[in-house]
Amino acid sequence: IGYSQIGAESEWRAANTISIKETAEKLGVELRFMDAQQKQENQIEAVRKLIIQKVDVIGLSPIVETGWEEVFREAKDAGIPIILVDRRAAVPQDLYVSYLGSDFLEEGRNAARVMAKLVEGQANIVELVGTIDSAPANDRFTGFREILKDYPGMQIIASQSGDFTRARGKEVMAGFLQTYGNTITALYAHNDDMALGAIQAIEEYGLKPGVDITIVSVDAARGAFEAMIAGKLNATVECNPLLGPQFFELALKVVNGETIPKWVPSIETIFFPEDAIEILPTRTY
Ligand code: GYE
Repeated sequence: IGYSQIGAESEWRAANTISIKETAEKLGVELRFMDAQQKQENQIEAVRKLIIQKVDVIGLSPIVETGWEEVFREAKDAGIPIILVDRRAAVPQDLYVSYLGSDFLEEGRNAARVMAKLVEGQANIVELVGTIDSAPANDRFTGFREILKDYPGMQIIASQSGDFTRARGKEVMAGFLQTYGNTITALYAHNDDMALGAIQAIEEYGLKPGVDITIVSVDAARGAFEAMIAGKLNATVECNPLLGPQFFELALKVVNGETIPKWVPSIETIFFPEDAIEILPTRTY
């Protein structure tokens, strides 16, 4: 099995990589794992290499949605099925066998629903967007706004990409604070890492994260639970990275000629500070 991973931008990604590698080892599958170090061109090259190596199935987590059609056609022409893992690509449906991953639109909606409750419908929100043109950033952006339409007291006053990393999250939040200062009452971060970076920026600015600024993020990684226990994060919407077992199960079915669903969604929930102490020890990422 060949696998093209995005890189190592977040806690989520680290857990996802471990899940893929550990499951392969457990199953005794020969895995060709390629790390693209956050570059689409590296992922395209990886897929081409895997085609030449004649792997049975290619797993791919596409960094962005667009720009895949040509290389997907090459795989199809070579008779190698592609399973999209974690992120979707904007290609015709006949170019991949299945998408295994989350409903990012629903995650965005859930973030807005939770935020609306926490701020009682009144907020000046700043938004840390994920990697530009990535499926989770696009859908978490859109889903959030869908729900916000019903809350006229909640406005997004600034929105910028923090590329899903802690360092960029901190930098962009510092910029928001410089421009908007304490008119900011809420932060929506497309992942926990950016929220954790932003928490540092808020503290350095002299405000209390989780108190002066209500913060909701996505992923539910360990760092988020620690921040919730410290009172600095108000909620995290779960996005499950432990996709290894489901991925290899799907890959095996494909190799055996079985038909599989076009979308295999992961099951997810939302976590709050009141439950964080109890739940943290059970989190594996
Ligand atoms: O939310 C973020 C990661 O594609 C769902 O990518 C994934 C996202 C995840 O960098 O932390």
